[in-house]
Amino acid sequence: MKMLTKTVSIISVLALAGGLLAGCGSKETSQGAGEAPQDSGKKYTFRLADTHPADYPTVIGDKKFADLVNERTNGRIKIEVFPASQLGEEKAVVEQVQLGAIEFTRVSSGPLGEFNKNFGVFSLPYVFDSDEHLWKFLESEPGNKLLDSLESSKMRGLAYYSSGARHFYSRKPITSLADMKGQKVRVQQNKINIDLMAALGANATPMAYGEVFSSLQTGVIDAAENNFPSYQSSNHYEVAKNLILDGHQRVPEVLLISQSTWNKLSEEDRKIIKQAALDSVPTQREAWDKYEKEAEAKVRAAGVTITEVKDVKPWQDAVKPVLDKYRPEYKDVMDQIDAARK
Ligand code: BDP
Repeated sequence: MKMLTKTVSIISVLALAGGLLAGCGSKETSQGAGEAPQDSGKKYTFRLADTHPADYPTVIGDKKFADLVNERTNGRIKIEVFPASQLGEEKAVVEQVQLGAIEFTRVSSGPLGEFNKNFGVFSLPYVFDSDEHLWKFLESEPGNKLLDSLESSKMRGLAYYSSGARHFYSRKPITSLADMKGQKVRVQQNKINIDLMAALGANATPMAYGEVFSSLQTGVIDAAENNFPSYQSSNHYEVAKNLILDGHQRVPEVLLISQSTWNKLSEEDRKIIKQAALDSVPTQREAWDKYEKEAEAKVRAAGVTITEVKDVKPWQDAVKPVLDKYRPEYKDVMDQIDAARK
C-alpha cells in the first residue's frame, strides 16, 4: 500500500510540476489602440482547478462561471477549467493559489479551514438543520463577510456552491452510532475532524481525496464520509458498500481567486468576475439537485446497504464535546448561523 500512496503522490507532484511548467501564472498581453472600450484592458488566460470530474456539479458551475467571464469581456479574459485534480489535490492547489501560480479554484470549505480558521465552522457537526438553513446563512451578510475574510489568507472568496450533507460509509456493516467505534475513517484535512472522529469513538485519518479509493480498497482505512455525488462519482461505493445517512456536516464549496491575481485586475474586471461567479450559482445548484438524486439512485441500484437515521439526537449528543470545545472560538458565527434558522 505504501507503494500505492507513493505512486499517487508522485503523480500529483508531477501533475503540479507539469501545470507549473505549462503556464506559470497568467498570460498577459496588451491590446492595440483603437479597440472598443470594453476591450481596452489586458488580455488574460487563467486556470481554474477542481478536484471533480468534468460532469460533476461543481465543474458545471466552474464552466458556467468561465463562460460568463468570457462572454462579458468579449473573450478578453479566458478561464480554462482543469477538472479531475489535473492541477493537484486540493491542499496543494490552495497553496498554489496563495502564490498566484494557479489563479482560481473551486475547493471544499473542509480543507480551506486549515488555511483560514473562519472556514472551520463548516466542519463543525450538525450546525445546519437543512440545505435551506445553510443557504440562508451563506446568502446573509455574515456569510458574505466570511468569503471576504479569505483576503487575509491571500485569496478572495467569490461565491459558494452546494455540496449537500455528508454521511459515513464503510467496508464493514455500519447501521448504528455504536458501529462507528474503532473504525479508521478518512476525513478531510481539517483538525476539527480529528476531534469529531474521537467523539464518535473512531480514529481519524486525514488524507487527500484522490487517495481514498485505493485506501478503502486495500483496507488502509475502514471508512470515509461524503455526500451522495462524491460517494458515487469517486466509486467509493464500490469498495465501501455500507452507508449510514447521519448527515453530520454540511460543508459548502467555495469558488475563489488568488489575491495576487485580483490585485492585478482593473476595477471593471473585478466587478465582472465577482458578478459572473454569483451568476453561476443557480446553474451549479440546479446541477447539484439533479446529480444528487441520480447519484443516490445509482448507489441504491448497485446494492449498497443504506441505513436511514431516524433519530439523529444520539449522534448530536455524542459530538457535543466538539461543539463545546470550539464554541468559544466560533461563538459569533455560530450565533449568526443560529439566527439564520429563524
Ligand atoms: C467533496 C468535495 C471535494 C472534497 C471532497 C473530500 O466536493 O471538494 O475534496 O469532498 O472529501 O464533497 O475531500
